[in-house]
Amino acid sequence: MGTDKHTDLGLKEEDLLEMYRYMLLARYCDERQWALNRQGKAPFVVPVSGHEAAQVGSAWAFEKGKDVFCPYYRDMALVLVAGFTPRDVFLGLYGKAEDPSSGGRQMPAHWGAKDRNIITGSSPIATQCLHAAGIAYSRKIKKSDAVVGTWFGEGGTSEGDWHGAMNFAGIHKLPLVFVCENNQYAISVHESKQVAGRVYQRAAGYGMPGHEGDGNDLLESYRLVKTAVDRARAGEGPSLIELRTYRFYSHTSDDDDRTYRAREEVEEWKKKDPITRFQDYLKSVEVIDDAKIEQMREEAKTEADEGAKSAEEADFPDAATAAQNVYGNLEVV
Ligand SMILES: Cc1ncc(C[n+]2csc(CCOP(=O)(O)OP(=O)(O)O)c2C)c(N)n1
Ligand SMILES: [Mg+2]
Repeated sequence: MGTDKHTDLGLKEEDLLEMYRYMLLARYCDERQWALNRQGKAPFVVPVSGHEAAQVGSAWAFEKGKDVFCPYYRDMALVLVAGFTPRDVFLGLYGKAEDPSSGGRQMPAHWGAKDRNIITGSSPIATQCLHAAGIAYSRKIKKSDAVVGTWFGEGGTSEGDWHGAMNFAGIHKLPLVFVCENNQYAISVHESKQVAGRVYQRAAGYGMPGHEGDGNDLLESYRLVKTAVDRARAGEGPSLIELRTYRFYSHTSDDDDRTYRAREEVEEWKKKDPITRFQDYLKSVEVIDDAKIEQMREEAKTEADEGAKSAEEADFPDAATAAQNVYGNLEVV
């Protein structure tokens, strides 16, 4: 009673500083990859900026090494928490041999790493939700206490795959948490043309609880998803959590959001920057001061830059291996 918000949530100062560090790391990696794209060095970028609190907060609710992550393309901050390094991020961006996701076979931002329980996704949106449902079903059959998380945008909730995954999870009471990062746009399509009613309310139709919260508030994102993870681990079944947020850049480096978003709207949301908000919280509870902020920002920026540099210098895959893990045995076909 009367304690700080994070103490009530069972978070220690070390947790807060680590969460802040991951948000900074994602932001600086994002700024770097966007610049590399504009310099003609990186083919395709999916920006994360604006989503850092929703992703770091939700990822923090899971147990690394045990739980399973089924992310979507925008989840760079999430996979950093789940075990990617900045170098891994840029290895994928450049399509280098050591790219953990696919050794340069997949498009950038199709995150995957078997040793970190991150399941690589397909490009059709919401397919990862079906993968997650299948994995959660297997965990249930094996009586494992692992929980599966899957992330997607509000646009993804229009897909049949999403509804199929929700229905299957509800029927079988799967240990699965659905996290919607609702940034109000599916490329150029506004939420009002995408979702009749509210995303979180769809949970009721599939026999599971649905909750919404401020996805630009790190502690709120953590709280909602942690409650859902605890529930799933206790055998009480799936949940749907909708985290409302906003992306600062265009949908991808191939999109120009000026054709469908007013600059004033983007500027308004930048004032709600999730990193600044968490920084303000940390200052208010005296976990950091301006000098520490400066130091942590400098360190995160250096780490992002060094990851990019090291990945740029790494080798491309050997051309002779191009079909490996892409096609079966061509001689048999
Ligand atoms: C089945 C399918 N339809 C269309 C696309 C093209 N597409 C890629 S991302 C995207 C928008 C998805 O928006 P949302 O789910 O809200 O996620 P956000 O990108 O906003 O984070 C679309 C339509 C696709 N990849 N797969
Ligand atoms: Mg969206």
